[in-house]
Amino acid sequence: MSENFFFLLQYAFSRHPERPALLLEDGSELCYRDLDSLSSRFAGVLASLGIGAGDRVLVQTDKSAQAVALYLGCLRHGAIYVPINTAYTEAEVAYFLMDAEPGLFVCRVAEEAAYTGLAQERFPATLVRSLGGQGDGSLMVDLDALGAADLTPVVPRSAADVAAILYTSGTTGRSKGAMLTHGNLATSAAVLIDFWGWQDDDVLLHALPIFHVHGLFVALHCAMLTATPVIFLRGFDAGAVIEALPRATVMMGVPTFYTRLLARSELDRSLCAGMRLFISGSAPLTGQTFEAWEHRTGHRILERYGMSETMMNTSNPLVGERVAGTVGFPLPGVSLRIADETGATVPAGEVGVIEVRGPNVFCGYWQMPEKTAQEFRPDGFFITGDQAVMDAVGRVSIVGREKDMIISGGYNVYPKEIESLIDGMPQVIESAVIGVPHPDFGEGVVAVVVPAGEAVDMAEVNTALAGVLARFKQPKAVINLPSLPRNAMGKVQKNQLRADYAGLFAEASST
Ligand code: MCA
Repeated sequence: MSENFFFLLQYAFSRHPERPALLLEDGSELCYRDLDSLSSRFAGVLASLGIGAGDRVLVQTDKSAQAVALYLGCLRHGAIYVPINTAYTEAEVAYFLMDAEPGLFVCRVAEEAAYTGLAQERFPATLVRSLGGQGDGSLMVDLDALGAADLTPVVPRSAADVAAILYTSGTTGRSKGAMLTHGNLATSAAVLIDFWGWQDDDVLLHALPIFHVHGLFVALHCAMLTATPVIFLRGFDAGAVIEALPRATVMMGVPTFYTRLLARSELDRSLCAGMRLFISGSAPLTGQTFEAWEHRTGHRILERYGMSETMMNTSNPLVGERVAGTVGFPLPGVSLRIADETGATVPAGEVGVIEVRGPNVFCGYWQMPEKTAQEFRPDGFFITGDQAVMDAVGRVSIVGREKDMIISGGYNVYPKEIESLIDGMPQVIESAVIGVPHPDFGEGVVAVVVPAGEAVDMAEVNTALAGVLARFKQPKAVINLPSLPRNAMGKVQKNQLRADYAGLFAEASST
């Protein structure tokens, strides 16, 4: 029996072929029959380009109906879908190209020539094609040239076969590709549909990017596996979301979505009258935002917790108390413990690291067996690195992150990657990159530098990083200090820096 996740999707599509699948911003729509048939054509293109089951398809494209169909085409063809952030620069893309060793790289139209050259230089076995936001690009030319005979059946896969690789940045520099299986995708989606009470008349408002677990899997799978419509926005624009809210019943977003919407005077109870559920994840939702949202709309945002390696681990309940500042209870099927450094469970109320095991947990890092082994316990629990407490009834609250990671607007940013580049600047002796509270992004990236001579400003730093690091990783402030605070062991005291500059953006925004 094939356990290709696409079979489940196809079954759902076949029950409601006429139902709108994607409602697009230009007023056009694609029904589930159209989406099924477009995905079949993309699978046919993959076959015609010589891509086989298990081959990687690296994708850096804008959000579009065609991009969704390409993802589905990869699933049905058994190819491994590898989406990457559209903000990544050529230097960052080069790494993914060499690491994923894709058979095909689908990029944006404007970058096709440059990326063809890059592939030839770094991994010549990769074919490069483009896909534009308007359904343009060389991949569409291939698709239009397909004959009916070129369409292929859904390729059988087992639940353990890898369906997608999602790159997560690492503390030590190299990004790791988390391999998610067809079984991971299927079980996670089924649990969420049930736990969040997905209804046959739900309409999902989708403004997230589709290169992360949140927008691609959590949001789209809930809708597609129930063949319910998705209002598919190109990205997050508060005005467009306000306009779409009366037509929707569910929205998933990062906290920045909620704070930006709260800044709009149109947001009120009547605008959200048809809404059933607001879900937040990818970054901590503050109690202040939770309360302000309830006050304005009458809705208590449901916060949940997950990561690329595990998809969703915990959720506040659909029915029952949603408590601000907590991420709720372990989802059905997820074994979760708060553990000490040996993996032993700590008593309720004590801080430890979240470890999880279950059918949602990935099968390892792509081509990194040692790293994979380090992050799993012998009993199969994955060590998330997130610090949390569990109360007596099993409710989990995240209290910190072990790995000094910054979460900016729902994107994870790793200081080490930025520090190593800033340290390479001749004007800088050393640096420490931290995240401090930011009114829009939750946390803002700040570089604290020890200059070699004159003070170094943000423009200088960001010029040095330009073209190397995606813009969202670049510091939003630069602080000059004569030396970095260190403890007796010589370790930089980032906690002290975070405390010293906690008000940096708050001050900036109130002036
Ligand atoms: C954009 N910019 C940012 C960010 N996004 N800066 C810091 N942090 C960010 N997240 C900067 C750009 O570099 C640019 O800078 C300026 O903001 C405008 O860019 P634009 O693309 O127009 O930004 P935006 O549309 O306002 O985007 C903000 C956003 C977006 C809507 C919050 O970042 C977003 O959609 N975030 C969602 C991320 C997400 O889906 N995360 C899930 C991953 P300049 O003007 O200086 O050039 S985590 C996950 O999947 C796990 C499993 C989970 O649990 O969910």
